[in-house]
Amino acid sequence: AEEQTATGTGTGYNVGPVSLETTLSGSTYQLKDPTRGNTYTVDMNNRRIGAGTLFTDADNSWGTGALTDRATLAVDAQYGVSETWDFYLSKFGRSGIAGDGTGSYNRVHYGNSYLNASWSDTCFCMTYGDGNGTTYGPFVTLDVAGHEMTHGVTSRTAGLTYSGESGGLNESYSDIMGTLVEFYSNNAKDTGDYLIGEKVVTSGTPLRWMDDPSKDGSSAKCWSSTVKNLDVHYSSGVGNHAFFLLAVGSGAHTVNGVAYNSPTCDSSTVTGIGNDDAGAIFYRALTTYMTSSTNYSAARTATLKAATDLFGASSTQYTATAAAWSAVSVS
Ligand code: ASN
Ligand code: ZN
Ligand code: CA
Repeated sequence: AEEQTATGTGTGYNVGPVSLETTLSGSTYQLKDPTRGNTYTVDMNNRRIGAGTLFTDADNSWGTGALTDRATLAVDAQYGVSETWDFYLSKFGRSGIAGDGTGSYNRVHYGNSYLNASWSDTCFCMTYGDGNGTTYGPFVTLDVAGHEMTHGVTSRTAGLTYSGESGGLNESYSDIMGTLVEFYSNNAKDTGDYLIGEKVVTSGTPLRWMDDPSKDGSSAKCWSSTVKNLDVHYSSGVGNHAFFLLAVGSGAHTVNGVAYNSPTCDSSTVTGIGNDDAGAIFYRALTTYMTSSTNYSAARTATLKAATDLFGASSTQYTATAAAWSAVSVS
């Protein structure tokens, strides 16, 4: 059938009403975005195997916001890609996860009561669980979408090995960029915060806190020689904490109505430089200076080189980058 780009509307569970670029194929609309590398979304029909079924619709109006409509979570997933794509393009000039304009795809309604989301380099695709209907809601949120797709970006750039300190850095980059996607999107139902997964857990308790990662009871807020032995989702705390200090600063701050209190490991005071400059420094470090074996000490060096490139070695941004790493005990 002849295919053309169309603009539809959708209502997601977490993002509410949004606009979506779709494909009109013959007389049927497909949840496939020709303006973002033909990224599309399939329904896994609560199975863990098979290709799933491409979401299609007769009138280009997708989902109702209710979970009883299977397309509702497809809206959240498709919009999550849109926002992540647009974030990387507008902030860093990166076209898609691989940087070459290639789209990915989303698999929603994966398995039964599946409590996770993931990126796969093999299928170049995202997988989202529905949650369990009680303590965990669907894992299809803006910060999780940005987190998972950033695993794809990291894989195509520095290639940080997913264990030890490089694994913690890999996880931290996903939390940082996922958070910046949430801020970029400025969604009325999911405004930017420095919390990870706050829309996933139905109690509203985040999975992770960037201002003080130790608030989850497991994550490291300061570097030590044993950080490398932690699960990567806990050793990520060092990088998340450094990024928060660089973007926002130490001590008490309220952003978008959320109160934070970020300690330093050396009793220093750090003054933040904002999300845009901090994000630019971290992105340039990831894509220009980091390698598969970069550890926290090398991450400090990489971000300082990036800060020099972007702002100069005498800039407040350079000084703040050094101060943020020192404040999490990374020298
Ligand atoms: N959702 C998890 C993550 O992205 C999946 C994993 O353990 N890799 O970190
Ligand atoms: Zn991850
Ligand atoms: Ca968040």
